[in-house]
Amino acid sequence: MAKAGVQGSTRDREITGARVIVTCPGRNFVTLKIETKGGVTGLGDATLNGRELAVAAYLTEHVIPNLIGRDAGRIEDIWQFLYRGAYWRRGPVTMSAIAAVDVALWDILGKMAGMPLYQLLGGRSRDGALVYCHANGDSIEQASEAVGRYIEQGYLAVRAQSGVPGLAKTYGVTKSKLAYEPAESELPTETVWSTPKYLRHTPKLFERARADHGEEVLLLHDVHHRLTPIEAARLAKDLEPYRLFWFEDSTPAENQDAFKLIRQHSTTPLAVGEVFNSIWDCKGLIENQLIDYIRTTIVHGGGITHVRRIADFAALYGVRTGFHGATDLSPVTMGAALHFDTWVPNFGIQEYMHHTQETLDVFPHDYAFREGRLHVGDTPGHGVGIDETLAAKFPYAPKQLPIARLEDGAMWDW
Ligand code: KDG
Ligand code: MG
Repeated sequence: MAKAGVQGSTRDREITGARVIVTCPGRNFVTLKIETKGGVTGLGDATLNGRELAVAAYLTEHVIPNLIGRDAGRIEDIWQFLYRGAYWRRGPVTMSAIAAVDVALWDILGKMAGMPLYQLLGGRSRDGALVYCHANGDSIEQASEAVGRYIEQGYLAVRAQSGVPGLAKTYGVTKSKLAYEPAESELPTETVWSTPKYLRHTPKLFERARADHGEEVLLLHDVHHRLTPIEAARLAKDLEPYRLFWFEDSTPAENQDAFKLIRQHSTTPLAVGEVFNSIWDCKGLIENQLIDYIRTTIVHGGGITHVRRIADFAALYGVRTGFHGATDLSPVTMGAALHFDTWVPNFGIQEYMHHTQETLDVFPHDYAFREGRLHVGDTPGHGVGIDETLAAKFPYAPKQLPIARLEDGAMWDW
């Protein structure tokens, strides 16, 4: 491979090849590798949980043939070509594919410049990115104990989820007590949901967590789109005494105006956006100051080029970033997101679930956790690679996310 920092002529930057690598070191990941004439390569993540091969096919059939021969340094123009030029715009499949190309191109640019990605974006705004991890338990007691274990490990912010009495399975709670991994079977697992049971139970979880761990730890909670706006308003109000850092995805946000109702009734900070894929999904939420944290991250939001627009727009309204960071986003997204977090002036927090050791081995990386924060290294580009020989040992395994039904059998939001 060519030495970083000495490349950069138009000739060297010509895209000569691109490949999709699908691997399953514990869970499925789709990675795009772009190659240039000068020998510098870049990696982008294109993973869309449960729909991996749709993005892989979109890249292979419709995107890669358009990349060959282009100048890898024209990142903005390639983004516009893939978005504006495609006629069929937006949607998670398209925007994840565009993101993979965009991140791979920023990676190439960094390697050619001999600079870490955060430097290309404008340099450091902070030393490390505050992260939150996932604590969960079948009962309130177990969930609160899990919060305590993470505090002992140095986490400053912890998401807490607990089982709900009367429900066999609850979002965010895993039998193994490790971080939650919802895509567990080839066809969707069916789960049963009861809003009244959940609404009665959840304030008690945070009452207990505050009693056990005091006021300092930042506590977060994810509703996972299960409530109507008025139910979300009620729970946000009931949780006010426990001073949450954020209350996430309390209602589906196709209707951005729904958040007005929640806002009218509560000062609990609101976070949303992990399923969004463009600025048009959150423009109203941001400009009407209906949310406090925008969660749309690099891989599902069209890459650095587009998420930067969302973040800059959000900054005008005092909305901060809180990027999605579940384990179905590969270490490539985590690396790129952490560079972005290190730069972006209106950073809030970064989600950090722990990848399996197999995943970390397939994707060598230079970010590391210290004292509640993740720190990126100074490797040129985003600092995450792929061991293709090892990746080939973990073939794709089809898995889908669960679905939820109400107790009477009707479909609900999972
Ligand atoms: O693929 C779906 C997961 O990424 C999602 O369920 C995780 O809600 C999630 C979160 O906040 O991490
Ligand atoms: Mg979530």
